[in-house]
Amino acid sequence: MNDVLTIGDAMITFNPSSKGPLRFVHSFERKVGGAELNVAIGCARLGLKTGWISRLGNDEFGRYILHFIRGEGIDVSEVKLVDGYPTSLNFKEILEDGSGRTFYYRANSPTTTLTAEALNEEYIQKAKLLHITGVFLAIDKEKNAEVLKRAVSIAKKSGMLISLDPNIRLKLWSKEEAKEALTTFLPYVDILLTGEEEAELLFGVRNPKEIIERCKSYGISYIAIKKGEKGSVGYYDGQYIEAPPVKPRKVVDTVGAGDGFDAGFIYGVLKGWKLERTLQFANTIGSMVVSVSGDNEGLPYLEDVLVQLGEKAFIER
Ligand code: KDG
Repeated sequence: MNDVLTIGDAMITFNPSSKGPLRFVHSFERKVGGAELNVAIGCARLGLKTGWISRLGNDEFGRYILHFIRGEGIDVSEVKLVDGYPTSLNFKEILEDGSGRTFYYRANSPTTTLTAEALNEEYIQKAKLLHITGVFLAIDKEKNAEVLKRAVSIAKKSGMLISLDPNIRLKLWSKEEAKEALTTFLPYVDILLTGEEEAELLFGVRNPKEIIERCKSYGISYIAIKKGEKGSVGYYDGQYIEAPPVKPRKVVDTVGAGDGFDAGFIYGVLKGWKLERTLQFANTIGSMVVSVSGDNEGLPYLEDVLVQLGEKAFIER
């Protein structure tokens, strides 16, 4: 039985060996990325039993990703390698300040073969939480909305929590498309993990208290607004908390920090922690992710977060 399930597309991510505009980069490191997969890796490293539902190309990159995920201890029993659909690729550009851009080659993603009917109901309903994001929705708009609708309806029937990160990637769809598609899921969401700009796009307001009011009208219980280097804001059960930022040791690569935050927040909710503790834990993970190059390499193990929080002594391994 899994604690957390995610559904999404993964990619081979080519990380540039040097900083600056991509056209001047001559060599790359091959890594693995994908928003939902990063969250799955984050949860697994924290010790949650985690499953990832997906399709990968039946090719060298697909096999590499599958081995990588298995190595992270993620349940891949609902991942299939499919013929005729090359594994998705993503070339990253990292500028001097650590900010990045992505260049996708995923128009014909293997996940286009994952249908709503192919979802394993028995498998899904045994978990505690289903995490979904706008990236998967954007890749194959109508079909993936059907996939997520069925997954959410199975999850809701069995009393699971639904977490949603809008993860709006404007290279994949327009603001209007994102708003329309994501809004249809809001009534089923228990935990919303959103950036400030994404919340503004969805709700038309930017002030955290106004965002929270809008979320409450959809029945969302837990709300986390990620503010990057400014920390985060959270709401649960009448409690509103502004959590201060955690200063990273250095900023190397900001991609994946939001996914790390999500994993930390999900962990806190599943452990029944107080909101303040959950936000501090999630902020700490986000700050640890940006200190390491790669979309998921910086995701910490539970004891690393506890060391970072000063709650556990550092032990050399
Ligand atoms: O959140 C980080 C992800 O966005 C990254 O790992 C890959 O760009 C990506 C995507 O679309 O999933």
